[in-house]
Amino acid sequence: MAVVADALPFAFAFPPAHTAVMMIDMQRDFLEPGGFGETLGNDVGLLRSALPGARRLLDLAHAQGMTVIHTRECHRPDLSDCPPAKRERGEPRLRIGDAGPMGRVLIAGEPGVEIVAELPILPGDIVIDKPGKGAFYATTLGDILQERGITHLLFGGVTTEVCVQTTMREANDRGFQCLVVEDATESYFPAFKEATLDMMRAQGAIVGWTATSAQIEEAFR
Ligand code: TIU
Repeated sequence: MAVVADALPFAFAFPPAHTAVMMIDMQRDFLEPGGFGETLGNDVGLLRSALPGARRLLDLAHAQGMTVIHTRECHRPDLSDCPPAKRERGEPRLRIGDAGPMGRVLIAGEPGVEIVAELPILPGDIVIDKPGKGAFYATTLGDILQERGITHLLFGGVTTEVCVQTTMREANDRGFQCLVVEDATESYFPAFKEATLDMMRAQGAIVGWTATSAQIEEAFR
């Protein structure tokens, strides 16, 4: 049975039993000082405005029994899954794998990779570590979604135009119906967030839909 949310550019119908919430990279490395986001020169405090909406989306998904998937961008300790092109990019203060205040930057198992304490991970939630910006690349995400019969994805997480957008585009090409929850995602560049949401829903939802967490809640009333 599908429920219908008010959304842009038009209503989004989704069957909760076949819908997964994809919470992208809400890890300390991007939201807290001393991690990867800050080493790139960003004001990480900007991302915190997505936390209440992300919490609301997770609470709804847990209450409704929807599949919940958290992703984390990180690499193996030996960096064998980190292309030199990624590690050598730009002039960050710390590179991937360097030791920082939250452990080695963007390395699996280090404190910086933990999901922020404000967001709940419940038993039954799935956590996927991913080496790329997109969550399908070099992970078992596609298999997991297929096994569960998932057809629709609701996205939150950070950052809107990097890992959320990349994953949503990967998902759209794989045939999933995708919606980004506007107040559950944020960028270090507010204009990039707005542009990303605009470009996704333009041309008749060319890549997907957007809605607020309140609109998704309302679909169940
Ligand atoms: N730098 C930036 O905006 N994002 C990333 O590097 N990764 C994610 O978006 N998760």
